[in-house]
Amino acid sequence: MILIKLGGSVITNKKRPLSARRKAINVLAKNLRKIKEPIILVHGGGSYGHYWSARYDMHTKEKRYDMRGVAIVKNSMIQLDKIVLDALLHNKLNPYSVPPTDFMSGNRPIAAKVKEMAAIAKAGLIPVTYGDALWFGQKKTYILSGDKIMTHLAKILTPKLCIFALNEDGLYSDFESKELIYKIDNRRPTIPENAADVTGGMRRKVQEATSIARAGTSVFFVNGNKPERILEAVKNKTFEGTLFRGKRNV
Ligand code: IP8
Repeated sequence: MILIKLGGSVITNKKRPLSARRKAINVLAKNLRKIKEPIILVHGGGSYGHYWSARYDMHTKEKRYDMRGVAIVKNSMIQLDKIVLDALLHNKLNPYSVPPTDFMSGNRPIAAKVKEMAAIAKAGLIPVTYGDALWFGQKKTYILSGDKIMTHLAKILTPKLCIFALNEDGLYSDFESKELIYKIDNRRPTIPENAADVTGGMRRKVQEATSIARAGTSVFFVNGNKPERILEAVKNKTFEGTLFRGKRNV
C-alpha cells in the first residue's frame, strides 16, 4: 500500500483563484496508472480550498468560523475533487471518492473507516480524499489539511511508503542555490537549522513527514511536475527528492 499526496500547488495554479492545472493532473494520472500496487490518493486545496479559507480567515485551529466560509470551502473542494476524479477516470483508473467526512469524527480519524479504505484500495479501486473544512462540534469547524490526512492514514495503515508530490524538487538546505537535502533521518529529532524553506505550508509538510517517519513509514518529497520521480520512488530507485527515512524501512 502506498499513500500519495498531490500537493495543491501541483494540481492548481496558486496565483489564480479557482484554476486547476488540468494538464498536470492528467500527466499525473497517466503516471499513476503505471503503479502496480494498491494506492490511496490525497489531494490539497491549492487555489480552490486555500483561496476561500484565506478569504474567510479559516485555519487548522478549531474555532467558530463563518458558516458561509465553511459552506464555500467545502463546495470548492468538491469542485476540485471532481476535476481530479474525472482525470483519473479519463486515464482508465478507477477512483473511489472518499470525502474526509467519511472517516473523520471531529478531529479524529475513525480507524475502522480508514481500514475500509485500505480494503477498497486492495480490491483495485483508488480511494481519493482531500483537505477540507470539517465540523468539529459546538459550532466549531476547522481546516483539515491533506498533509494531516496523510499522517492519520499512515499511522493507522502503516503503508509501504508515503509520497508527497510537491511543486518543488524536495526540501532545500539553501533556497538561493536550491541545494536539496536528500535524506532526513527520523532519529534526528529536528529539521536541520539551515533548512531554508521550512515556512508555512512546507513547515507543516515537514512536521507531518517527520511524524509519519517516526511512526515507521518512509516519506518521500518529490516534484509532482516530474511524475516519473514518483514512479522511481515507488520502485525504490535512485530518485531526485528528499527522503524521511522511517524506522521500518531502515
Ligand atoms: O492543501 C487544505 O488542504 P492542503 C484544503 O493539503 C483547504 O493544506 C480546504 C484549505
